[in-house]
Amino acid sequence: MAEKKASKEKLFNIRDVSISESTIQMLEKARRDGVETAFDRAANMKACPIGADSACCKHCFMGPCRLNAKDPYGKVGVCGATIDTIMARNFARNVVSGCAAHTDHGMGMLDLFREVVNGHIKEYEIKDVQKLEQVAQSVGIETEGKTTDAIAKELYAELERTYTQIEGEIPFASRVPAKTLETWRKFNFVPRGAMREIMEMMHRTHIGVDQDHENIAQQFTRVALADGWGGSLVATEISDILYGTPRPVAVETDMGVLKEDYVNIIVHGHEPNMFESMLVSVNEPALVQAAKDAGAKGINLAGMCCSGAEMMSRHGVPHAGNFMSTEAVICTGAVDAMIVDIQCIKQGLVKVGQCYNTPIITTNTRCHMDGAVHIQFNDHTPSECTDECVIKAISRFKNRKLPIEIPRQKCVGIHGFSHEYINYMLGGTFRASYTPLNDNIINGKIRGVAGVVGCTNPRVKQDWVHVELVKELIKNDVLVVQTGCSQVSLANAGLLTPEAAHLAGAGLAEVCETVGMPPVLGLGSCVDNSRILIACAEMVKMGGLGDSIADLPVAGAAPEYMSEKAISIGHYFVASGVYTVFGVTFPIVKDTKFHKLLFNDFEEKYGLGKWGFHEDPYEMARMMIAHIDKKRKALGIDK
Ligand code: XCC
Ligand code: SF4
Repeated sequence: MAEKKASKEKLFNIRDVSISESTIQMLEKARRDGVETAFDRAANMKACPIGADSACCKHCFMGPCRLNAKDPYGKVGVCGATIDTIMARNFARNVVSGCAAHTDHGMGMLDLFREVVNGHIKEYEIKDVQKLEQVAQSVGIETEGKTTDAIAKELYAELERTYTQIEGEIPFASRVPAKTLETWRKFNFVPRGAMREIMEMMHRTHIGVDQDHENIAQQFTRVALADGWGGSLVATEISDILYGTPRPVAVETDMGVLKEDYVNIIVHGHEPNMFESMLVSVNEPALVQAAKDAGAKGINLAGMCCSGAEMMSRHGVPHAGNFMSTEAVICTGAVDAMIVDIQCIKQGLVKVGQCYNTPIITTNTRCHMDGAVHIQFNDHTPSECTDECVIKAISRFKNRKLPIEIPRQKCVGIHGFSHEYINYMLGGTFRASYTPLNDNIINGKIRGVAGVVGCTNPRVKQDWVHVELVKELIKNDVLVVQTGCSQVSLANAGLLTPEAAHLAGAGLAEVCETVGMPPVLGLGSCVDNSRILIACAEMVKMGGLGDSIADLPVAGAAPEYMSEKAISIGHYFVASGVYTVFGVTFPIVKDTKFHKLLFNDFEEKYGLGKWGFHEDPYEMARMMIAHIDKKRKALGIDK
């Protein structure tokens, strides 16, 4: 449907790039207003075919070297590196970057925790003492008769090892099912501290070091596991301890959560600290009064992307949209400030913000943007930054000049299903004699469990692959758990409601109706994929479904992924024992040794999970269900 503009800019049919009606409406407005978004840039930037296959290397300056994906073994790099070495090194660096993002986030949480525990920060406190005790016990800390303070100090010291430890296994290895851990030990996959693993991986991918794809994979497996069972899990657990473990809560999503006569503030990013403080600032009586004095009815706070997903799960803060809607939402003209921290913050936001006079405010030392306003956030004085952001938003409200157009789309869904709550909901406590999740899997009402997670990507129709895949899975009695931008896709499509049970197969629908739960459970942000790992570990522990995560009738997918974090997440699921299917594109040439290693040998040789790839949601569902059925058969519970 592409037409040509005089400027040679390729125009695309807006209905082809998204199923989000609000985003479509705003992309139409953007086009009228002459504003460019990532959708336009994607249409005008053909992805590099050599890079898409990962058939190029720029690890040294004898290159960059380009190999031929059609004849992968026909050529080697100047140094002699083969296609397998090149692809494995590139993949390793993707995993490193993704792991670094999550572990740095987790370490930031731990920094805050330390300062709170030491009494240097008074604005935050330990909200969930029960969770603190549970996490402490899970790493072998005796809690009986100890004060909260003493337990917290011990836990801090223990969890610091997740990052800094030079030798020995990370603390949360204690939560990995014994047989899975035994496999990791056998193949040298158990991570030491994340810093050490990341450093070693960067070293090994330097020119002329590790040039055996299997040995490279051994190290990036450790790196990925240092993310999933390390950095990400620490981020989730410390957030729960400081801010409370999520419980199901009804939340509004989509752009219709913006309110024309309110000061609208959007927080977009990944860490909860600034967002938590923003929640306090927007309720500050003096600031609310200032908003009213400016002519507003009040202040309206909404989230986007992952910290949005986390705050929606934990506190019921409305969510305005996922990654591919962040530029579009500014086109409403109703956003009085967009405040960002880290990760997935498109630089394109700055220009769109300038077009609508919406300040884009960066707050983290790690993430400045040319043209954005920077107001540094500090854990020790959090409200200084967030109050100032609110004042900036109020002043923009006062000076609103452009017409405002807010899409009406708004959906209410239930979010906030922590693994603790899933256990509680489906099992009471872990009673050995009755474990409804496992029992319902064994009796076949629930065929299996699938994690559908990850980004949206302008290379595919926004939300469509997520929604079609999840519908197909629940129709076939597969219970779906979600995080991140995918969760928002499904929330906006109305599938995070108990009523969506009518879209589920008879067995799953019956379980959902009995418990009153949706067939699609939202668990929060991308670091909260660690909740899925723990849910898997609990399923093994509850019994009846084998001894390792690899035995479970479960599968995972990131059908519209775009970030390196997704690659790290995908690989820690594979290495934990989960069959994981990605969409969009996969950065490996087929019919190579490295491809076979990821798509086959991780399962066959190591007895863990494996990678899968397909662009089509129905085929993806078929692959995941076939895997679930294979595992059911092996467990002797296929009927
Ligand atoms: Fe980013 Fe986390 Fe992906 Fe969304 S899902 S596009 S990583 S915001 Ni995490
Ligand atoms: Fe080329 Fe080898 Fe240098 Fe890579 S490391 S750019 S393959 S010479």
